[in-house]
Amino acid sequence: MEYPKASQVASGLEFLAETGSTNQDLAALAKKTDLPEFYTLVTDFQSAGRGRLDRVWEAPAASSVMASVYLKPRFENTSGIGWISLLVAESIKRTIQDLGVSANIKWPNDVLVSGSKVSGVLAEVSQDLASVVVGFGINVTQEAKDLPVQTATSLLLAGASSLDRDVTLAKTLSNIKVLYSELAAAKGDAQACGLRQQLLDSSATIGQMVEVTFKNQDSVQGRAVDIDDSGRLVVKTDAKTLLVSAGDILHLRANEKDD
Ligand code: BT5
Repeated sequence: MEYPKASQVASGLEFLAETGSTNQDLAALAKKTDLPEFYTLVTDFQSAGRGRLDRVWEAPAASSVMASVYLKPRFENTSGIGWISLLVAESIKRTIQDLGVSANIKWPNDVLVSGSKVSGVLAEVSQDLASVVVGFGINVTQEAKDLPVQTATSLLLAGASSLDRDVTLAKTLSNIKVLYSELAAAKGDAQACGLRQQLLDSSATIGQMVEVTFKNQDSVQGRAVDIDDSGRLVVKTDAKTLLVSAGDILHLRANEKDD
């Protein structure tokens, strides 16, 4: 598949008909080559698409946008790096809204349409903390039978005004560029550039009762009340206030935000 529009926005775009994982490929490429920021890999099919916490991302060939973007944040305020996954989720949310479908964000990396996941983001920071590979999958033309889990949806099922994957990727890359340059101009301070407020406004999680499950499988229930200046979810339990930087979030009751 050709990506002429997205190629105009990326600083170098490589299309792979099929691969294991674009995040893995881009990280490997970055070790061998001095890549420019916004260098992008995109594929029609992944045989080992990665999610967070060792989970997988699955999509039939040519049904979705699956891409990874290279960033080299030089933020004075290093907490800015913690915002990249949220920044990309916000960029995808804007793309989807631009296609006539309202969307919101489940902390930290899911873009939802009517409570169903249309997109997921995986930001992986290099060991030396000097670069970030941020990958995302956006379901585009899947019918319900093509989706791997019941909680998923696609732009087709959501009634989006375009199902052109090049347009979807081009808009998303443009949105990432705008938000990333604003964050860079604010030296990585997500509060100062308005990104934190944007995410609070877009959040499907803030205000909800949630169950947080940590890597060691411990879990705790509480109310998600805020996103702090490092992008962490602030969860209030009866006993204490937790700052969650990595964990799986289950919304315990839908539509509780306005309680
Ligand atoms: C994510 O992880 O949502 C991050 C997904 C990132 C995928 C992109 S594709 C391009 C780039 N290269 C990669 O190798 N990865 C990135 P997480 O929050 O852990 O969600 C994973 C869970 O979402 C799975 O366990 C399933 O329950 C569900 N899932 C898998 N495929 C899905 C799909 N196509 N649509 C919606 N949900 C899906």
